[in-house]
Amino acid sequence: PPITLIGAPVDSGQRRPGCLMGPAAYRVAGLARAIAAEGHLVRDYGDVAIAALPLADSPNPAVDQLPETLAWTEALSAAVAGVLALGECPVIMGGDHSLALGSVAGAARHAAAIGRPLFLLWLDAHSDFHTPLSTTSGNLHGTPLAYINGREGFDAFPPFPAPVPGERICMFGIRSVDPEEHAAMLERDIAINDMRVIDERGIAAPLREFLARVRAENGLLHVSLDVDFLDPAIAPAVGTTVPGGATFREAHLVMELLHESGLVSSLDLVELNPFLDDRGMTARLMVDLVGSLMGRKVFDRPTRAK
Ligand code: DIR
Ligand code: MN
Ligand code: MN
Ligand code: MN
Repeated sequence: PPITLIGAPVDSGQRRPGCLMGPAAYRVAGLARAIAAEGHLVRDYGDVAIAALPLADSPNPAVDQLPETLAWTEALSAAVAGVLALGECPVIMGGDHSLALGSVAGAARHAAAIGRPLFLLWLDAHSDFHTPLSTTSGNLHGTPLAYINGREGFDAFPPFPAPVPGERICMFGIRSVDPEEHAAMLERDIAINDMRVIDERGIAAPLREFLARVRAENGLLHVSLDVDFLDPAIAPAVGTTVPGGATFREAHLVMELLHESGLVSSLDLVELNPFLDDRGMTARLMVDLVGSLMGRKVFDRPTRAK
């Protein structure tokens, strides 16, 4: 299907400014060119904007920038559902991870409309399973998976359309989980591939298992790629680096397996903070990873004749 880039300059899900420059950095780093190079039709929808902020009743005074996040949730849900309804594959250029409150709501709305189950692949150092009640940081970028899973505590938000049960959620790269998130995750059947699992089993086997389930159920697959999934040595441009992340090779392998599966129906690129980057290396790596997802072969290019 055609690929549609959606700019989501969201900066309200955490307190370090800079993620709003993400869409511009992806354009400068050549995201559209990298996708077109693999033979896809690609168009840039431009940046989504929010207008007036809604009145929001915060159940927890610690929560930061709730009205902004509510407005982004509504706007991005509509944009993503609209692009999917056209039969196109949205690639959301973030923006911090709170944008997934909206992008995945849009994907879920579309999946429900066509009667197919939505699956979720979460590539992140963090589990993002807090609710607005449980968060201790008050940063709503730590909450999207809980919203998507239908946890309580999101009364200020529109009810999530067709919440995604734990059995349809798969996490990779996890290495920073707060105690309340941990307790809530253990009550559900989420595939939690933390770094220990990746060290022991490699990244391909657990991913293949998940993709086989998506295929068996004729599911749609939304992929949410947080920059901090990657090791900070190769991806410094993120406000929440955690040591011990995915390597260059593991990350490309994930993307190549996703390409081969043909299952990905929507994609978030989140948490890039270009202000923290080192001569664009993180933006370029993210663009290269999308290239692999779109069909580029990094490790087994045919050797040139002679
Ligand atoms: C952290 C999440 N557990 C918090 N941090 C994230 O603030 O609640 N960073 N998601 O990317
Ligand atoms: Mn901010
Ligand atoms: Mn995240
Ligand atoms: Mn993260």
